[in-house]
Amino acid sequence: MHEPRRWLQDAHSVCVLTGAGISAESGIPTFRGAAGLWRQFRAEDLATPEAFARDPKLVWEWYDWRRGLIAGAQPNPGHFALAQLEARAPQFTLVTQNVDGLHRLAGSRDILEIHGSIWITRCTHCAIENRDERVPLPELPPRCGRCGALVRPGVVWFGEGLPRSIWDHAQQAAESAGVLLVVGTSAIVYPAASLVPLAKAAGARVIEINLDETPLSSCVDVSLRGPSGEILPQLIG
Ligand code: BJW
Ligand code: ZN
Repeated sequence: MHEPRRWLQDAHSVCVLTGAGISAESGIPTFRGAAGLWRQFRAEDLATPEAFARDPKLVWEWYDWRRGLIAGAQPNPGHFALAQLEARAPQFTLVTQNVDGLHRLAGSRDILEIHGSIWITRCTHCAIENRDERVPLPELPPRCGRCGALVRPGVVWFGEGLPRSIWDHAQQAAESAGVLLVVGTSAIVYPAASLVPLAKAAGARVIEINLDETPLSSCVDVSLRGPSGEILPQLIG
């Protein structure tokens, strides 16, 4: 813990990549792993444009259920530690795969939501976007107030591109980082996971925090095993 603490203190530019694991201690289920939630469906079977085309109501029921869980959740000490790190680092970018919005609630400011937000809805026809302030949806699947077409969650599904300029910024932040902190991600979803070799090749020290080993563990500089809600405050506080 001594060395990575010093890297973070000395770094001019810090980039952080987070995944579902950082929100696990807030009570939000992760995608993969033993818990076997997600109503016996694999995330890959619900989080696709094909699944939405086939059964928009089912997909919306899943998202609506998750919105309910997230609405009742609060940031945990891991989220707060990252907000604290941002406040003291000269340059800082938080890249998150999470759609839950908990980083913002914890006080983080410079956040790139590369997989979108569960609180945004987008019309499949006129593309108008709305940000719902944690209100329950009146009907499932919801319809566009302007044109009446189906409305979809404002998230990035498998097979869809990431929002261009947000992804460009994420790559720039990874490439210019002195330290990359990778927290609570299984690192199997691309292109998000590619930020790690990108940062490494550009000279960053890479610190991984995860309960388990991941495909990245062997190529990072240090792998800290344990819950991020405990490790991040020790690393940063
Ligand atoms: C703890 C903890 C605690 C628990 N403390 N740790 C290259 C190679 C192979 C495949 C591809 C590739 N390029 C593209 C692909 C295809 C695909 C992909 O990656 N497939 C792989 C699964 C094989 N990627 C895409 O389709 C992407 N789009 C794309 O590439 O566009 C370009 C393109 C377009 C068209 C054609 C071709 C290319 C889009 C990916 C979108 C992912 N979307 C989802 C759903 C978002 C909306 C929603 O929330 O519903 O994003 S899937 C899901 O996975 C979600 C997550 O953000 C993402 C990552 O998951 P994450 O965060 O890592 O969570 P888990 O659950 O996997 O892991 C949790 C971890 O935490 C575990 O390791 C635990 O141990 C740990 N943990 N508790 C610390 N307390
Ligand atoms: Zn519309």
